[in-house]
Amino acid sequence: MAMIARSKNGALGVVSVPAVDAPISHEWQRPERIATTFDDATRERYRVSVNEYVRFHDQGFLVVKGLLTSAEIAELKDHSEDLMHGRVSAPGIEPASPDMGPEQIASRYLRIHMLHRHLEIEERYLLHPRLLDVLEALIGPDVMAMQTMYFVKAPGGAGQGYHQDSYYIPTYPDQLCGAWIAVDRADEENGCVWFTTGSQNEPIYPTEERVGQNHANIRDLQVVENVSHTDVEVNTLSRIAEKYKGREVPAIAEPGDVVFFGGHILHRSHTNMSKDRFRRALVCHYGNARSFTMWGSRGPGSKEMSNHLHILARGATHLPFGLPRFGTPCAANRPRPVAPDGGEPMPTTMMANPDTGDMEPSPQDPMRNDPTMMRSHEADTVHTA
Ligand SMILES: O=C(O)CCC(=O)C(=O)O
Repeated sequence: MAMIARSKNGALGVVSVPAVDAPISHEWQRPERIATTFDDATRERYRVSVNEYVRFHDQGFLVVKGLLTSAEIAELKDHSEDLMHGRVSAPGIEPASPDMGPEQIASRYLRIHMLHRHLEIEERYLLHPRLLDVLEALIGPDVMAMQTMYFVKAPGGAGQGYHQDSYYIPTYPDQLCGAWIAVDRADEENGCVWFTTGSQNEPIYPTEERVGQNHANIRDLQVVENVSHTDVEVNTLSRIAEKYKGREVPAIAEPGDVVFFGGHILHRSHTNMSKDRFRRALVCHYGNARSFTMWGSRGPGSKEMSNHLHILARGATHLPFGLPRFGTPCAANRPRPVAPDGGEPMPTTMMANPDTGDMEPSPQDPMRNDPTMMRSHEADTVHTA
Protein backbone atom coordinates (compact mmCIF):
# COMPACT_ATOMS: atom_id res chain seq x y z
CA MET A 1 0.00 0.00 0.00
CA ALA A 2 1.48 3.35 -0.93
CA MET A 3 0.09 6.75 -0.15
CA ILE A 4 1.07 10.35 -0.45
CA ALA A 5 1.72 11.99 2.90
CA ARG A 6 3.40 15.01 4.38
CA SER A 7 6.92 14.26 5.59
CA LYS A 8 8.41 15.49 8.87
CA ASN A 9 9.80 18.67 7.30
CA GLY A 10 6.51 19.59 5.75
CA ALA A 11 7.41 18.50 2.21
CA LEU A 12 5.19 16.11 0.35
CA GLY A 13 6.71 12.69 -0.02
CA VAL A 14 5.77 9.14 -0.84
CA VAL A 15 5.22 7.03 2.23
CA SER A 16 5.03 3.29 1.77
CA VAL A 17 3.52 1.16 4.47
CA PRO A 18 3.60 -2.60 4.03
CA ALA A 19 0.21 -4.22 4.25
CA VAL A 20 -0.45 -5.70 7.67
CA ASP A 21 -0.49 -9.35 6.74
CA ALA A 22 1.73 -9.21 3.69
CA PRO A 23 3.69 -12.44 3.33
CA ILE A 24 7.37 -11.90 4.06
CA SER A 25 9.87 -13.73 1.94
CA HIS A 26 12.44 -15.58 3.98
CA GLU A 27 14.64 -16.08 0.97
CA TRP A 28 17.86 -14.24 1.47
CA GLN A 29 21.53 -14.96 1.25
CA ARG A 30 24.38 -13.67 3.34
CA PRO A 31 27.08 -12.51 0.95
CA GLU A 32 30.09 -14.79 0.87
CA ARG A 33 32.37 -11.99 2.00
CA ILE A 34 31.37 -9.28 4.42
CA ALA A 35 33.53 -6.38 5.57
CA THR A 36 32.91 -6.76 9.30
CA THR A 37 34.48 -9.16 11.78
CA PHE A 38 31.92 -10.42 14.27
CA ASP A 39 34.24 -12.85 16.04
CA ASP A 40 34.94 -11.42 19.51
CA ALA A 41 38.17 -13.39 19.75
CA THR A 42 39.74 -11.68 16.74
CA ARG A 43 38.00 -8.36 16.28
CA GLU A 44 39.27 -5.07 17.67
CA ARG A 45 36.92 -4.04 20.44
CA TYR A 46 36.38 -0.28 20.71
CA ARG A 47 37.05 0.91 24.24
CA VAL A 48 35.36 4.19 25.21
CA SER A 49 37.45 6.60 27.29
CA VAL A 50 36.22 8.54 30.31
CA ASN A 51 36.82 11.72 28.30
CA GLU A 52 34.52 10.49 25.54
CA TYR A 53 31.86 9.52 28.07
CA VAL A 54 32.03 12.99 29.64
CA ARG A 55 31.98 14.71 26.24
CA PHE A 56 28.88 12.76 25.23
CA HIS A 57 27.08 14.10 28.29
CA ASP A 58 28.64 17.59 28.24
CA GLN A 59 27.93 18.46 24.63
CA GLY A 60 25.09 16.00 23.99
CA PHE A 61 26.84 14.18 21.19
CA LEU A 62 30.11 12.41 20.49
CA VAL A 63 31.93 11.91 17.19
CA VAL A 64 33.94 8.68 17.24
CA LYS A 65 36.49 8.94 14.46
CA GLY A 66 37.12 6.01 12.13
CA LEU A 67 34.86 3.54 13.93
CA LEU A 68 34.09 1.80 10.64
CA THR A 69 36.68 0.74 8.08
CA SER A 70 36.97 1.93 4.50
CA ALA A 71 35.89 -1.54 3.31
CA GLU A 72 32.70 -1.18 5.36
CA ILE A 73 32.02 2.27 3.95
CA ALA A 74 32.55 0.93 0.43
CA GLU A 75 29.95 -1.75 1.19
CA LEU A 76 27.47 0.86 2.44
CA LYS A 77 28.11 3.03 -0.64
CA ASP A 78 27.46 0.10 -2.97
CA HIS A 79 24.29 -0.56 -1.01
CA SER A 80 23.13 3.04 -1.51
CA GLU A 81 23.60 2.57 -5.28
CA ASP A 82 21.43 -0.52 -5.08
CA LEU A 83 18.78 1.46 -3.20
CA MET A 84 18.86 4.36 -5.65
CA HIS A 85 18.56 2.05 -8.64
CA GLY A 86 15.94 -0.08 -6.92
CA ARG A 87 18.04 -3.23 -7.17
CA VAL A 88 16.87 -4.56 -3.81
CA SER A 89 13.57 -6.01 -2.87
CA ALA A 90 11.99 -4.08 0.00
CA PRO A 91 8.67 -2.32 0.50
CA GLY A 92 8.58 1.05 -1.22
CA ILE A 93 11.72 0.47 -3.31
CA GLU A 94 10.98 0.36 -7.02
CA PRO A 95 13.38 -0.45 -9.86
CA ALA A 96 14.52 2.71 -11.67
CA SER A 97 13.00 2.95 -15.11
CA PRO A 98 15.36 2.94 -18.12
CA ASP A 99 14.40 6.50 -19.11
CA MET A 100 15.57 8.01 -15.80
CA GLY A 101 18.74 10.09 -15.91
CA PRO A 102 21.47 9.91 -13.23
CA GLU A 103 20.17 13.00 -11.40
CA GLN A 104 16.67 11.67 -11.24
CA ILE A 105 17.95 8.34 -9.94
CA ALA A 106 20.10 10.07 -7.33
CA SER A 107 17.23 12.07 -5.89
CA ARG A 108 14.56 9.38 -5.86
CA TYR A 109 14.79 8.74 -2.12
CA LEU A 110 15.74 11.06 0.69
CA ARG A 111 15.52 8.61 3.54
CA ILE A 112 14.36 5.02 3.84
CA HIS A 113 13.20 3.67 7.18
CA MET A 114 13.49 0.27 8.82
CA LEU A 115 15.26 -1.62 6.05
CA HIS A 116 16.84 -3.89 8.69
CA ARG A 117 13.52 -5.69 8.79
CA HIS A 118 13.81 -6.48 5.11
CA LEU A 119 17.51 -6.55 4.18
CA GLU A 120 20.38 -8.48 5.71
CA ILE A 121 22.94 -5.72 5.18
CA GLU A 122 20.97 -3.17 7.18
CA GLU A 123 20.56 -5.60 10.07
CA ARG A 124 24.30 -6.30 9.97
CA TYR A 125 25.18 -2.61 10.32
CA LEU A 126 22.51 -1.98 12.94
CA LEU A 127 24.19 -4.71 14.99
CA HIS A 128 27.74 -3.75 14.08
CA PRO A 129 29.89 -4.83 17.03
CA ARG A 130 31.92 -1.62 17.19
CA LEU A 131 28.79 0.53 17.31
CA LEU A 132 27.56 -1.69 20.10
CA ASP A 133 30.91 -1.37 21.93
CA VAL A 134 30.31 2.37 22.17
CA LEU A 135 26.61 2.09 23.02
CA GLU A 136 27.35 -0.45 25.72
CA ALA A 137 29.39 2.24 27.47
CA LEU A 138 27.15 5.23 26.76
CA ILE A 139 23.67 3.83 27.41
CA GLY A 140 24.16 0.17 28.36
CA PRO A 141 25.29 -2.32 29.32
CA ASP A 142 22.01 -3.65 27.90
CA VAL A 143 21.25 -2.33 24.42
CA MET A 144 18.11 -2.70 22.28
CA ALA A 145 18.37 -1.99 18.53
CA MET A 146 15.25 -0.21 17.34
CA GLN A 147 15.46 1.76 14.12
CA THR A 148 17.41 2.22 10.89
CA MET A 149 17.15 5.10 8.43
CA TYR A 150 19.29 5.29 5.32
CA PHE A 151 19.67 8.92 4.20
CA VAL A 152 20.62 9.36 0.56
CA LYS A 153 20.79 13.14 0.49
CA ALA A 154 21.73 14.09 -3.04
CA PRO A 155 22.67 17.66 -4.04
CA GLY A 156 19.57 19.77 -3.40
CA GLY A 157 18.17 17.19 -0.95
CA ALA A 158 16.08 18.63 1.90
CA GLY A 159 17.12 19.03 5.53
CA GLN A 160 15.08 18.39 8.64
CA GLY A 161 14.15 21.08 11.17
CA TYR A 162 14.67 21.10 14.96
CA HIS A 163 13.49 17.99 16.69
CA GLN A 164 14.26 15.65 19.60
CA ASP A 165 14.42 11.96 18.78
CA SER A 166 12.80 10.74 22.00
CA TYR A 167 9.66 12.61 20.90
CA TYR A 168 9.42 10.10 18.05
CA ILE A 169 10.78 7.05 19.86
CA PRO A 170 9.80 7.13 23.54
CA THR A 171 11.38 4.61 25.91
CA TYR A 172 10.91 4.41 29.71
CA PRO A 173 13.36 5.11 31.34
CA ASP A 174 14.69 7.13 28.44
CA GLN A 175 18.22 6.52 27.26
CA LEU A 176 17.57 6.66 23.55
CA CYS A 177 20.71 7.13 21.47
CA GLY A 178 21.26 7.63 17.76
CA ALA A 179 24.34 6.41 15.89
CA TRP A 180 24.83 8.42 12.70
CA ILE A 181 27.24 6.59 10.39
CA ALA A 182 28.86 8.94 7.88
CA VAL A 183 29.08 7.28 4.48
CA ASP A 184 30.27 10.49 2.77
CA ARG A 185 32.06 13.41 4.33
CA ALA A 186 29.37 15.54 5.98
CA ASP A 187 29.94 19.27 6.46
CA GLU A 188 28.12 22.61 6.38
CA GLU A 189 27.93 22.63 2.59
CA ASN A 190 26.29 19.27 2.00
CA GLY A 191 23.88 19.38 4.94
CA CYS A 192 25.52 17.82 8.00
CA VAL A 193 23.61 17.57 11.29
CA TRP A 194 23.79 20.55 13.69
CA PHE A 195 23.45 19.99 17.43
CA THR A 196 22.33 22.61 19.96
CA THR A 197 24.72 21.88 22.80
CA GLY A 198 23.21 22.29 26.24
CA SER A 199 19.74 21.28 25.02
CA GLN A 200 20.49 17.63 25.84
CA ASN A 201 19.41 18.55 29.39
CA GLU A 202 15.97 19.73 28.27
CA PRO A 203 12.87 17.58 28.70
CA ILE A 204 11.06 16.34 25.59
CA TYR A 205 8.59 18.97 24.42
CA PRO A 206 5.27 17.46 23.35
CA THR A 207 2.95 18.55 20.58
CA GLU A 208 -0.72 18.79 21.50
CA GLU A 209 -1.49 15.16 20.67
CA ARG A 210 1.50 13.86 22.65
CA VAL A 211 1.05 15.71 25.94
CA GLY A 212 2.04 13.33 28.72
CA GLN A 213 3.86 10.98 26.36
CA ASN A 214 7.40 11.40 27.71
CA HIS A 215 7.16 13.04 31.13
CA ALA A 216 5.04 13.16 34.23
CA ASN A 217 4.67 16.07 36.61
CA ILE A 218 6.66 18.83 34.94
CA ARG A 219 4.63 21.90 35.82
CA ASP A 220 5.51 24.27 33.01
CA LEU A 221 6.31 21.98 30.07
CA GLN A 222 5.42 23.96 26.95
CA VAL A 223 3.44 22.41 24.11
CA VAL A 224 5.19 22.93 20.76
CA GLU A 225 4.07 22.78 17.14
CA ASN A 226 5.39 21.38 13.88
CA VAL A 227 8.55 19.78 15.21
CA SER A 228 10.96 18.82 12.41
CA HIS A 229 9.60 21.53 10.12
CA THR A 230 12.51 23.41 8.56
CA ASP A 231 10.82 26.82 8.94
CA VAL A 232 11.77 28.14 12.40
CA GLU A 233 8.70 30.40 12.42
CA VAL A 234 6.45 27.38 12.08
CA ASN A 235 8.43 24.94 14.22
CA THR A 236 8.07 26.35 17.73
CA LEU A 237 10.78 24.10 19.16
CA SER A 238 13.01 26.88 17.82
CA ARG A 239 11.98 28.92 20.90
CA ILE A 240 13.70 26.35 23.08
CA ALA A 241 16.76 26.49 20.79
CA GLU A 242 16.84 30.27 21.36
CA LYS A 243 17.84 29.61 24.97
CA TYR A 244 21.12 28.20 23.64
CA LYS A 245 21.91 30.93 21.12
CA GLY A 246 25.45 30.62 19.81
CA ARG A 247 25.79 27.03 20.97
CA GLU A 248 24.67 25.23 17.82
CA VAL A 249 27.56 23.27 16.29
CA PRO A 250 27.95 21.27 13.08
CA ALA A 251 28.89 17.61 13.43
CA ILE A 252 31.55 17.41 10.75
CA ALA A 253 32.22 13.78 9.95
CA GLU A 254 34.44 11.84 7.58
CA PRO A 255 33.37 8.52 6.04
CA GLY A 256 33.57 5.89 8.77
CA ASP A 257 33.10 8.35 11.63
CA VAL A 258 30.04 7.75 13.78
CA VAL A 259 28.15 10.49 15.61
CA PHE A 260 26.40 9.31 18.78
CA PHE A 261 23.69 11.59 20.18
CA GLY A 262 21.12 11.29 22.92
CA GLY A 263 17.36 11.42 22.42
CA HIS A 264 16.84 14.84 24.05
CA ILE A 265 19.29 17.04 22.20
CA LEU A 266 17.77 19.49 19.71
CA HIS A 267 19.25 18.95 16.28
CA ARG A 268 18.52 19.71 12.65
CA SER A 269 20.09 19.59 9.20
CA HIS A 270 19.92 21.88 6.18
CA THR A 271 19.55 21.36 2.45
CA ASN A 272 22.49 19.82 0.64
CA MET A 273 23.79 22.96 -1.09
CA SER A 274 26.68 21.28 -2.87
CA LYS A 275 26.65 20.86 -6.62
CA ASP A 276 27.84 17.32 -6.81
CA ARG A 277 28.37 15.81 -3.34
CA PHE A 278 26.09 13.25 -1.79
CA ARG A 279 25.54 13.29 1.96
CA ARG A 280 24.74 9.67 2.70
CA ALA A 281 24.38 8.36 6.24
CA LEU A 282 22.98 5.28 7.88
CA VAL A 283 21.33 6.31 11.13
CA CYS A 284 20.46 3.70 13.76
CA HIS A 285 18.59 4.19 17.02
CA TYR A 286 18.98 2.23 20.23
CA GLY A 287 17.39 2.16 23.65
CA ASN A 288 18.44 0.59 26.89
CA ALA A 289 17.18 -3.00 26.68
CA ARG A 290 15.70 -2.74 30.17
CA SER A 291 13.46 0.16 29.15
CA PHE A 292 9.83 -0.36 28.28
CA THR A 293 8.69 0.88 24.88
CA MET A 294 5.52 0.85 22.84
CA TRP A 295 7.14 2.48 19.82
CA GLY A 296 6.20 0.70 16.63
CA SER A 297 3.26 -1.22 18.05
CA ARG A 298 0.31 0.85 16.90
CA GLY A 299 1.75 4.27 16.18
CA PRO A 300 1.79 7.38 18.39
CA GLY A 301 -0.29 7.10 21.53
CA SER A 302 -0.30 3.31 21.70
CA LYS A 303 0.16 1.86 25.18
CA GLU A 304 0.90 -1.62 23.84
CA MET A 305 4.37 -2.88 24.69
CA SER A 306 6.56 -3.44 21.63
CA ASN A 307 9.86 -4.61 23.13
CA HIS A 308 9.47 -7.94 21.36
CA LEU A 309 9.83 -6.13 18.02
CA HIS A 310 13.27 -4.72 18.87
CA ILE A 311 16.47 -6.71 18.86
CA LEU A 312 18.47 -7.40 22.01
CA ALA A 313 21.83 -6.21 20.67
CA ARG A 314 24.05 -6.35 23.78
CA GLY A 315 23.75 -7.53 27.34
CA ALA A 316 20.58 -8.99 28.81
CA THR A 317 17.06 -7.99 29.74
CA HIS A 318 14.14 -9.08 31.89
CA LEU A 319 11.79 -7.83 29.14
CA PRO A 320 10.72 -9.56 25.92
CA PHE A 321 13.06 -8.98 23.02
CA GLY A 322 13.33 -9.61 19.30
CA LEU A 323 15.71 -11.85 17.40
CA PRO A 324 17.65 -10.62 14.38
CA ARG A 325 15.66 -11.80 11.41
CA PHE A 326 18.74 -12.55 9.32
CA GLY A 327 20.73 -14.17 12.09
CA THR A 328 23.34 -11.44 12.61
CA PRO A 329 25.31 -12.43 15.75
CA CYS A 330 24.26 -10.35 18.77
CA ALA A 331 23.12 -10.86 22.37
CA ALA A 332 19.69 -12.11 21.29
CA ASN A 333 21.07 -15.23 19.58
CA ARG A 334 24.22 -15.82 21.60
CA PRO A 335 24.79 -17.61 24.91
CA ARG A 336 24.19 -15.54 28.03
CA PRO A 337 26.64 -12.67 28.25
CA VAL A 338 29.19 -12.24 30.97
CA ALA A 339 28.94 -9.30 33.35
CA PRO A 340 30.60 -6.04 32.26
CA ASP A 341 33.57 -6.82 34.53
CA GLY A 342 34.01 -10.20 32.82
CA GLY A 343 32.64 -12.13 35.84
CA GLU A 344 29.66 -14.42 36.33
CA PRO A 345 27.01 -14.47 33.58
CA MET A 346 24.38 -11.76 34.06
CA PRO A 347 21.00 -12.98 35.28
CA THR A 348 18.60 -12.79 32.40
CA THR A 349 14.86 -12.91 31.88
CA MET A 350 13.99 -14.49 35.23
CA MET A 351 10.90 -13.52 37.14
CA ALA A 352 9.08 -14.74 40.24
CA ASN A 353 6.08 -16.99 39.71
CA PRO A 354 3.33 -15.15 41.62
CA ASP A 355 1.78 -18.45 42.85
CA THR A 356 4.87 -20.31 44.02
CA GLY A 357 7.43 -17.53 44.44
CA ASP A 358 9.93 -19.60 42.40
CA MET A 359 12.19 -17.87 39.95
CA GLU A 360 11.37 -18.88 36.39
CA PRO A 361 12.34 -17.69 32.93
CA SER A 362 10.04 -14.85 31.96
CA PRO A 363 7.75 -15.45 28.98
CA GLN A 364 9.21 -14.33 25.68
CA ASP A 365 6.96 -13.32 22.87
CA PRO A 366 6.89 -16.06 20.19
CA MET A 367 6.38 -13.42 17.50
CA ARG A 368 9.73 -11.81 18.19
CA ASN A 369 10.60 -9.20 15.65
CA ASP A 370 8.50 -10.71 12.91
CA PRO A 371 7.70 -7.83 10.59
CA THR A 372 4.52 -9.54 9.46
CA MET A 373 3.20 -8.83 12.94
CA MET A 374 3.80 -5.11 12.59
CA ARG A 375 0.86 -2.89 12.15
CA SER A 376 0.68 0.24 10.10
CA HIS A 377 2.73 2.92 11.87
CA GLU A 378 5.22 5.66 11.18
CA ALA A 379 8.25 3.38 11.16
CA ASP A 380 8.33 1.74 7.72
CA THR A 381 8.47 4.66 5.39
CA VAL A 382 10.27 5.95 2.37
CA HIS A 383 10.55 9.71 1.96
CA THR A 384 11.37 11.52 -1.22
CA ALA A 385 12.71 15.06 -1.04
O1 LIG B 1 20.74 13.31 8.87
C1 LIG B 1 19.88 14.17 8.94
O2 LIG B 1 19.75 15.01 8.06
C2 LIG B 1 18.97 14.25 10.13
C3 LIG B 1 19.19 13.12 11.06
C4 LIG B 1 18.35 13.23 12.25
O3 LIG B 1 17.85 14.25 12.56
C5 LIG B 1 18.11 12.05 13.10
O4 LIG B 1 18.62 10.99 12.78
O5 LIG B 1 17.39 12.19 14.08
